[in-house]
Amino acid sequence: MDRRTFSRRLLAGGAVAATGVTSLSVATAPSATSAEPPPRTAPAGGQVRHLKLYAETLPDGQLGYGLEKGKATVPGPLIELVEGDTLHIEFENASDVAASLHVHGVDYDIASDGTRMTRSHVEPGGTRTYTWRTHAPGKRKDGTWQAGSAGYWHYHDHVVGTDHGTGGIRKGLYGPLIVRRRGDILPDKQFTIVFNDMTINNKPAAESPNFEATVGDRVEIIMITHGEFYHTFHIHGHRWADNRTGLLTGPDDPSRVVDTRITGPAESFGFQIIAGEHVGAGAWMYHCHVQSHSDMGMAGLLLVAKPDGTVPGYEPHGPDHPMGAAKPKKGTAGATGMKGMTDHSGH
Ligand SMILES: [Cu+2]
Repeated sequence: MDRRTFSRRLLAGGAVAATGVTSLSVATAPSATSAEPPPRTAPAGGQVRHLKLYAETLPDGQLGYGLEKGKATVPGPLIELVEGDTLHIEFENASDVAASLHVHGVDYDIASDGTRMTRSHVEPGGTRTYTWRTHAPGKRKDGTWQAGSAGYWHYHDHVVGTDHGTGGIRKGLYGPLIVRRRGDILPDKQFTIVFNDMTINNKPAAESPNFEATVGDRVEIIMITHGEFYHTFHIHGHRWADNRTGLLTGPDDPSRVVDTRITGPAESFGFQIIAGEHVGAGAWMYHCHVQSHSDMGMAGLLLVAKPDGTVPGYEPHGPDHPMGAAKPKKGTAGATGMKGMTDHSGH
């Protein structure tokens, strides 16, 4: 654990098990906590990036996007850009049905629409390059203000099953996209949670994903909804601002602070929380708050560990437990999009 991480945890958690030389040296030097460096922030945009993305059939018959053949996931990989960036995605359809890549929130020519109507889909075995562009906010020539591209967005198939991609989305062809504004605060950990019909990330109820963090981690949640139903996303013990970043910009930021949000098909939002801030370590539930939906299994855990790695009160449990059978330790967070992305403009 580096000094920066430790001092943040000390600030956030309070109950720090001070073991080891590094911990002791920080704990006996109060000035170390007040000298905590500010979080990392997003750099300026303007890069031209390249990414290879595959669609393929998963062993269980679902469909997924992946950055490498044989490594598709549901949700697909997290792709991150900064306003001003352009991303060329070479999309290879390694599945046995026609598929596509359709994106929300960013700029693209109609040739990158990813629909059958515009013939911008890809037959099995085929390849197509989709180009996504982004821009910073600014004034139009007529003096009115135009929004930038920054936001928590997502991409999905628009072809499998029906011309709206209903079958592709149902089977898992979707993923998260974040566009940041220069100066946006960057997180330590990122988790994608997709309410798709009555599943979370297309997992059966008993296997809905758990996510792991340590007290003091700056955790970013990317939340997307797909399918037929409206849901209410809720997380225990943590709150966020209902605005673009999920963070307040200062004491006078009028954004509403919430711990639930109603979300419908194809909506997406995101936010950052400091894991365990004011509440400490624990197995903090996140779930759909439509009661019948949570009863049917739309619930998982944010496992916030103490610095020693333990989660108070949490034991992996059996099939008779209200949270279902013991779940895989790590949720499907999706790989960070910057991996596998090559940058051609800065060199
Ligand atoms: Cu629900």
